Amino acid sequence: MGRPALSSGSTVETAEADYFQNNPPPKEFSQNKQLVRAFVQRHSEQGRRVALVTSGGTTVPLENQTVRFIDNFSAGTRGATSAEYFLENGYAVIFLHRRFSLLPYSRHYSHTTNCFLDFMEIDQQGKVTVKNNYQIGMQTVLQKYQRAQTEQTLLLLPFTSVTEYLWSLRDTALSLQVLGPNAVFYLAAAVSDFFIPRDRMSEHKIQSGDLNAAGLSQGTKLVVDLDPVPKFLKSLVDGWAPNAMIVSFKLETDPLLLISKAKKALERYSHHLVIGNLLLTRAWEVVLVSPGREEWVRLPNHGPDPTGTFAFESGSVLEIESLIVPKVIRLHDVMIQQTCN
Ligand code: 9Z3
Repeated sequence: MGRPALSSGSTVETAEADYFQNNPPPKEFSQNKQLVRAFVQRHSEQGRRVALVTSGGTTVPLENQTVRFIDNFSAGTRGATSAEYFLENGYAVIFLHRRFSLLPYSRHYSHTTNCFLDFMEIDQQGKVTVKNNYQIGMQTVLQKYQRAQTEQTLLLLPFTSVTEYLWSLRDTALSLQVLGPNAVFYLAAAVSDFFIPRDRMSEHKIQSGDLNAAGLSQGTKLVVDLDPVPKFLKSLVDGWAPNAMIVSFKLETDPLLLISKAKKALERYSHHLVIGNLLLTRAWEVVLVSPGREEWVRLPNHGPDPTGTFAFESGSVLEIESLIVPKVIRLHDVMIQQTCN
């Protein structure tokens, strides 16, 4: 049984319709739509579950030909790492990510303290090879990456602005409806709450002498006037993906607010799970809040390593996503069973 559809004429529905009417889709929208349709159809025929993993921060452009923008914090670690664990557990993954943020598999070698060239050397025959101490690690990552390539289980969809993100989220959700409860939405992207509507946005770079362009001028100050982004989670849960499992993330900085804000989101949107995390500890602890239940998930021997990983003596690395994703999958199993009975 799915959730009831949005009643027509609701304020959420109106705000959503206005938003999409006034903020045009990204250039690659139709092309991406085809890719998503084909991907979903293939995996639906193969009986595979699909996870839509969102990752990275959305921007809010101040100009249509964008030079300046407001950004949302997120490197894409949570999303890219989680995507790998979904893939390892047999899911196909649509990875809706901020352009140039971390990607599954390549993340091990891209934004690290080493430049990727530091992993290589030139041997005596003049051939470029991987240095000995990186061979095993790279072989493991490469095998997993190649498997995802061969089985075509990973689809990469980039976004930059919050509007691009919302167009892609809505369209992908509509495409995933054919999977019913076999789709899971894992919303790790850090999404802007405020934006400048298209009709108030300057076409060209704002000049310091023309500060009316993005807001109100107050002397030489630029005062930016932002509107709230419609509550897309409400639209997703009730309208775009009424039968799928929906997992949202709640990011806070004040530990005293985390659980109450996560519970509030769960009550407000009536979805399945909110994963709460604090900016400073997100790499080693999160709290899973579902109806009537809170569960802290922590890495053993956690420490303040800003890269989000914790190295053990063996050289292996434990990532908190390897603990989170199996728990999400277990909840997904239960949800599917309940739907089918
Ligand atoms: C998260 O809370 C993610 O876990 C992080 C991941 C952004 C903290 P990194 O990419 O960081 O590993 O560096 N994402 C959700 C953030 C968000 O915008 N949540 C909204 C909110 O908190 C609800 S959709 O209100």
